[in-house]
Amino acid sequence: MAESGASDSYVRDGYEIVRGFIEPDSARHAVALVDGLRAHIRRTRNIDDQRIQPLKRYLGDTRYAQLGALAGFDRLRKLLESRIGPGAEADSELLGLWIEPSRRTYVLPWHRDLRDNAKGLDWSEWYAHMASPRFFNQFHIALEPDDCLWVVPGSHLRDDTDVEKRMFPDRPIVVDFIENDLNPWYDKGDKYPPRFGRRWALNQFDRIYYGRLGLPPYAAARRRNDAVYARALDYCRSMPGAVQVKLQAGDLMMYRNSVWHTAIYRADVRRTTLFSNASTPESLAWLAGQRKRVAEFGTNARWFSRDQLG
Ligand SMILES: O=C(O)CCC(=O)C(=O)O
Ligand SMILES: [Fe+2]
Repeated sequence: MAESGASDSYVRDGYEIVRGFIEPDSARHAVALVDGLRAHIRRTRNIDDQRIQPLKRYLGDTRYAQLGALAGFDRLRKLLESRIGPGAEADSELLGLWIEPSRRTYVLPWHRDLRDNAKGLDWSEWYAHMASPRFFNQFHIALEPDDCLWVVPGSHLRDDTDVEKRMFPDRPIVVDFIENDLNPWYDKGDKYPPRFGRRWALNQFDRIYYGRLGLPPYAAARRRNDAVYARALDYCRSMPGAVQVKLQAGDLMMYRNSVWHTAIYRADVRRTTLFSNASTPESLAWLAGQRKRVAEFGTNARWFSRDQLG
């Protein structure tokens, strides 16, 4: 298990947990600082959204700086440099917050970032950078306990195994028991909820129930969520070598987002976790080049469903 500051484990496993990176008190204050956002997102955006990004846009400079101090961003830079080398830093433009969806539990498809979720990306370039520690670094800081993420340790150092190739022959990768609108990289015409009819009416009701009133999942939704959660656990466990990452409030996790990974989002379990890329000058330059050719890349658009776009 990759844990507690041994840098060789980051190289070997592609992830590392630093327990208690911030004090419980700081974590509590940081939760309070971002908590109103949860309700705001529910009211104004998709009620099943699990990602607020970029955080800066919602927090404003003063509160953002306060959050940075509470979350130990100065120490973070030293940590990142010690693992990734000179010039590594948390990308403040991309800093975001994971939250729990308010209505439906779901699971992401297993994937390696960019290779599997940036349509149009040149795979050969991605593979060319795979072995370099200067690329594809990301971190999470859990402000409350968080066991959403699953990873396959060591997979960032190799291509897919035959089993993985058989499990995920097509792109985009989707999860067959998750609704299309919750499958982030599904991109066919029926991606979005209907604009009229019974399902549309139900969705409108839910937007008031969860979005405006902020109520917890009702009985039918709870039954759906329990069933989906059980299948999601099976889905995660079925990946050879997969481990669940369990963070306590204040723990930091760094990982290579080129490892195979996925996450389960439970509607009834709070999640308040900061995240961003750990960038280097090389990785920023490369991404800027890719941005020109990759559709919707960097805009986070793959996560938006129709009721967020309007
Ligand atoms: O929610 C998480 O912890 C991971 C999300 C993720 O892998 C992604 O958005 O690419
Ligand atoms: Fe990812």
